[in-house]
Amino acid sequence: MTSMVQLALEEVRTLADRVLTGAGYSGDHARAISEMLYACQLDDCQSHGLFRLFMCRETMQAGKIDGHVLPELQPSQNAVVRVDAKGAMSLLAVETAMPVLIEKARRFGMAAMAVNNCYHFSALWPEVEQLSAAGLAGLSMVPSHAWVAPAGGTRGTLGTNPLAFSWPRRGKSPFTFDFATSAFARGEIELYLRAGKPLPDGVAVDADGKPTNDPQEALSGAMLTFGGYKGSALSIMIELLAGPLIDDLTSKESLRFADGKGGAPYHGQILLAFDPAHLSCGRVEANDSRAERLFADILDQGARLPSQRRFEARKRNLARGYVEIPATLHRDLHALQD
Ligand code: NDP
Ligand code: PYC
Repeated sequence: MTSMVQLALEEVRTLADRVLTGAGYSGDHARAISEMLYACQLDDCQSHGLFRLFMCRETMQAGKIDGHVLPELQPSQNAVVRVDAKGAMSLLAVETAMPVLIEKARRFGMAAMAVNNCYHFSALWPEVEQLSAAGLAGLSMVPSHAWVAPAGGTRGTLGTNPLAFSWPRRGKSPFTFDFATSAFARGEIELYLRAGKPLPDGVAVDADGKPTNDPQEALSGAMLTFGGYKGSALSIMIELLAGPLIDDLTSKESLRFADGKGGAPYHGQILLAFDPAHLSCGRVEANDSRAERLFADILDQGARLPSQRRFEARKRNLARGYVEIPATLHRDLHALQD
């Protein structure tokens, strides 16, 4: 069993901020990144919490990211808000454009945010949950690096390509899901490697295209999509919507751009926002009630809604004032500050 250590909540942000500014990120970028890592750690999302500080640091060491440049919002009269991250991490760019996306969705009924030229390492749920907190339904997608084989293939062509959705619920936590379209996120395989645990079947093939349970072989071979050809098709859709559609890179192009130097993938991100006030034919309350009946029918059967584990973890961690992280991660993060 992985041995865990307790980290006080305020220490999560402080630790993240110290590592990030020490690595060369400006105060603005370090704050935006630390907020994301804090949100993930608070909800016990280990693969995209403090563990991601290694990727943020490697990205800086790879020598191409600009840790100081500010995002540039491009003015528009239509339902598209475009923000150029200018070669920095995505998070400050999304934060800058989010109020405009919300305003445009309320004005037009639906709106899209296209983020260009960003490094991306993070979970997507905190961003779609900002949309549901504003009463909108939100979707987000990003490519990554071409680590994942398409269904029927044996070599990396697709990214781990996460898809996140959030639906607002009055007086309740939103309905949110956020998952990689690969069977496992890359970060999850890396955590298995750190913990010395074998992978379950169906996650990856080795460099010769043979099924493997070895995390190291999985990282140097090819990952598989979830749900066979169905996950593969969704992953291709994400390549298209968050790549060529918004004039940005695919996972294959992102991997080529990295030139073997490591760090976070470099590409674009798309966020879509839908306003029920425009789309529900003036019957928002009645349609909200119908959505609630759908959720009730799921819960009545003993099934759980996605994100329920996260919301419970958040409540527990806020009440006790600390989070738990693997002891080895704690040790390695402290070594980064020495
Ligand atoms: P998980 O498999 O951990 O979870 C996927 C979703 O399914 C979550 O919303 C989860 O809710 C829900 N879920 C899990 N079990 C059940 C269940 N039994 N019933 C109902 N719902 C369930 O996600 P991944 O490992 O695929 O992804 C983890 C994170 O990695 C995501 O946040 C994603 O954005 C990020 N990522 C980022 C990438 C990038 O390029 N930036 C690339 C790939 C992934 P709950 O959390 O409550 O368990
Ligand atoms: O876990 O697959 C992943 C991932 C890629 C980029 C950031 N996270």
